Amino acid sequence: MSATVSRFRGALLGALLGDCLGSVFEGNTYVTLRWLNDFLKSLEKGERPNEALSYTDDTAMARSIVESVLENEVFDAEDLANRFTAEYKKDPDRGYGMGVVHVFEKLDSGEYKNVFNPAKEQFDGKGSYGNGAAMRVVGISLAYPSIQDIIQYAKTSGKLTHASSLGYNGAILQALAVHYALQGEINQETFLEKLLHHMEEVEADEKSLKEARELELDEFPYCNRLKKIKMFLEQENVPRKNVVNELGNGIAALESVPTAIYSFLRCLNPVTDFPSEFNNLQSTIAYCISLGGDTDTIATMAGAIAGAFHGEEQVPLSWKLCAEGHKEAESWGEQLYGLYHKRLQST
Ligand code: R7I
Ligand code: MG
Ligand code: MG
Ligand code: MG
Repeated sequence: MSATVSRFRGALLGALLGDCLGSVFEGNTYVTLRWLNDFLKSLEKGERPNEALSYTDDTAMARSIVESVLENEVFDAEDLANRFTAEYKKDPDRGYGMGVVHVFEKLDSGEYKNVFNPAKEQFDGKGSYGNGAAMRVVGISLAYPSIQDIIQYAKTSGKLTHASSLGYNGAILQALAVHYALQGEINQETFLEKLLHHMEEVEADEKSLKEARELELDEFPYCNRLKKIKMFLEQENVPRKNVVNELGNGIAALESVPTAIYSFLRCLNPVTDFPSEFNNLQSTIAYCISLGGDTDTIATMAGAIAGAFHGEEQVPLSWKLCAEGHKEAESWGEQLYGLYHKRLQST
């Protein structure tokens, strides 16, 4: 067991399904189990045409990262910035964040020589702390086997739109979670310990410490949420209300990346609210959606982690066929598998 091709395809398919299914419910504070289960039943019955569920900005940007890392031997931030911008111009109605579209407009204007500068001007020069850098990062974890590379490129790819450390550190955490899931054979506790170990270093940098204080957060905000996840997992039954109140279900990376990680770990154990035949990947996506709020984004991040861990065997055919772009996800998963192992052998 380890980074098998099924896991690469599973990661991209899990991310895609989280987005396509989650976007049906995005922005609803409450998602009733009845509504959710009826919707999921309709997928299983094959009541929807092929590719009837469109993907949103989460996947549109994830696709740009995948295409960029597959086509360039070394990570190329300019190429990625161009792809994000071209994709946005081609298809602006994918539900992009309110702020990030200004970054694309500036990148497109040709007035910025440095592709990282438009992002620095967001939110009065503070940079965005939205979850947009994290939601799209899965391709970095699938292209690079080394932790150092994952941290560096999750950060660099994030900074093209999210200059706040709260934004790009969320991308680093999400990318590391996919990485460890891809290795398989890890229990909840070790998984969290590894993430915590890296995030303690990531969040110790001056800019991260300063920006946490400026936002009136305790220092090491991601580490603190990882510790909260550990506490939740030690409890028998944590009500959804507590998960939402303490980990969040919002559009900020800090209020969604830890929630996605918790959802993945929580759903390694049975969830009674869903049909008993649901596997872990299905439960993970359904669980994220049932939390309400930024459902497409939390489900896409948890879907990437769960898909990387459980593999494509857990991707139901009926769900997959509904999702726009599922064929590309499969083929890119295979190509990334090849790239990852080529890099692994050359180190
Ligand atoms: O982060 P981003 O790409 O948005 C992603 C979300 C996902 O849910 C997608 O599914 C899509 O719906 O959008 O886009 P940004 O515009 O950078 O950030 C998202 C939002 O976070 C912004 O529109 C703001 O509401 C909020 N936000 C901030 N608010 C105040 N101050 C982000 N940074 C700040 C800030 O510094
Ligand atoms: Mg979206
Ligand atoms: Mg922005
Ligand atoms: Mg969203």
